[in-house]
Amino acid sequence: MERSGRIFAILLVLGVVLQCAVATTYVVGDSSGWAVPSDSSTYSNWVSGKTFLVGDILTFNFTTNAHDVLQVTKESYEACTSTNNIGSVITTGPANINLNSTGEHYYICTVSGHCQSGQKLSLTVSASPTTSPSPAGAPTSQTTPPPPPSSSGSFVFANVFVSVLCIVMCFLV
Ligand SMILES: *[C@@H]1O[C@H](CO)[C@@H](O)[C@H](O)[C@H]1NC(C)=O
Ligand SMILES: *[C@@H]1O[C@H](CO)[C@@H](O)[C@H](O)[C@H]1NC(C)=O
Ligand SMILES: [Cu+2]
Repeated sequence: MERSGRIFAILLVLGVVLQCAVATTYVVGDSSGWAVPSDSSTYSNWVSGKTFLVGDILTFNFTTNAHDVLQVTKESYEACTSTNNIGSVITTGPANINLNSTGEHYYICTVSGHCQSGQKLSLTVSASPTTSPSPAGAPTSQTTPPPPPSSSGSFVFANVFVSVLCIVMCFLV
């Protein structure tokens, strides 16, 4: 009982640590930041090979007034227009954007000509493997309170046992 309680606690701590370790912050374009790229495939190259999960953070590193960031639909991304925008333009850099939903995400810079020159980013956000253990983690934390009573219960039992043993010993002596 006490041992399973400890194992529960250890698993819970491990789960929390694992969940923290899973959230990754990506600097878009790495050292080149969020700018008009010299090569129009710069950002698609940057995306390739990376796995983005819900909870990850994108840092668009740009100088305020030089560039901006706007999440748009696939159509607007391809046409480089800001008509079908999702949310509002982020004009202050660097900008951190939380990837808090799964699916395709499209971002452009709305400064004239920049998107056409390749300052656009599309990526796919996958469900975080820890988002499903997380709801299961809630019942786990609910089943964790019982172990303390049961372990303190076994502690009480041990005390009673020792007391009974003492009484028996007293009778024997
Ligand atoms: C953002 O860009 C500036 C200038 O290039 C650089 O000094 C800084 O380290 C970058 N920040 C991040 C988070 O990469
Ligand atoms: C998701 O992220 C966006 C942009 O960062 C934010 O505005 C929105 O409130 C977030 N939604 C949730 C449910 O956290
Ligand atoms: Cu720009």
